[in-house]
Amino acid sequence: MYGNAYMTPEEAKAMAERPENEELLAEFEARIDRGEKIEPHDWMPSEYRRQLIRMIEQHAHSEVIGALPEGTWITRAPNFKRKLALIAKVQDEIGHAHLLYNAAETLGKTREEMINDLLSGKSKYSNVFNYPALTWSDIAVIGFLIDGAAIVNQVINSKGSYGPYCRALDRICYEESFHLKQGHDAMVYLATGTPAQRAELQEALNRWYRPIIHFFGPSDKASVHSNKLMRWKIKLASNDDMRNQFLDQYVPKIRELGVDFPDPNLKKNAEGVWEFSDPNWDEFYATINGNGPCNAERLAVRRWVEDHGRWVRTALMNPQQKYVMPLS
Ligand code: FAQ
Repeated sequence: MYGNAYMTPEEAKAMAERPENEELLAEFEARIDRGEKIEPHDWMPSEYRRQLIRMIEQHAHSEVIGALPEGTWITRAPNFKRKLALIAKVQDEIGHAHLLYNAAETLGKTREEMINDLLSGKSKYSNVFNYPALTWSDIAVIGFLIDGAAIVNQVINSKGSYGPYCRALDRICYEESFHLKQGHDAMVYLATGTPAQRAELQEALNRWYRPIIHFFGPSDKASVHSNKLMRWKIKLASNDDMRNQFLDQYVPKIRELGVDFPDPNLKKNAEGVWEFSDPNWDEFYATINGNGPCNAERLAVRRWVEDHGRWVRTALMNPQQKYVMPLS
């Protein structure tokens, strides 16, 4: 019935916009239970649409803001090979943002509205990008562990119920796998380098440990949206499950390199669940609500880019007119 080839576009639109009722909701949930993908012109509850826009938009903003800490290291990369790889990675992250904004736009919010909500501070983006990248080792840790964490989350989410988001994630995950390799290569180089390089890498791990634990969101007990998102298969694993999967995969990998997370209580219990010290959730909430170490700086950079790139966008949208690049 959905997306029926014999429907006119007007009929399809009317089908998609039918008012919410029990019968439609049951039919929608049955489709999700059968593992079918929901597509933009299918009927969906307004709360499903709202949750998807919230989550995909936050994800897109995270890719845009996520390019900033790494971007500042392009001119300072230790050699030409690392510089080339970092340029390509930063470019990929911006490409991911485009794919994700496109997916969110299929749900009815325009890209301009999303960018405005980012710049005004209304929309969130990932906590991890509000911390500074102080040394080259921070770039190695971001490439290996933040990308690693993102892959764990995205591979799971890519099996979800909303077609355009899942297809964007499939492509993003391929590229993230390359990022992971460059991050791992940089980590191995530092971990097998001089004592000073190993010490710098360990210091970077010390700084990133808590933000990485926070990355997967609050504990399942404190998560606000998980139940609804999991019922509708927008999310296929809970925050704690994803965090556990990440620790399972990556703690052995960093220990193998002779470095470690700075937490004496980090260990796997008899049930296979990783235990860790209190990660200070107050810091997490302060950061995601705009009071982290770099929130103001990150948004200021994006506002500058928005203002200084406006003439390019205007020129592209009005090809018949002549535009002169402003001097300042
Ligand atoms: N940061 O009820 P829950 C990347 C908020 S991409 C900021 O548990 P939910 C690529 C949450 O929005 C990284 N806010 O939330 C890259 C909610 O606030 P709200 C981004 C967070 O949605 C790599 C509140 O807390 N990935 O790294 C965070 O069920 C390297 C309550 O939380 C995605 O966005 C956080 N970490 O689960 C780029 C993936 N966690 O909206 C460059 C898609 C929670 O009510 C370099 N998103 N909050 O005001 C998801 O899978 C989910 O949204 C979670 C959170 C798991 C992040």
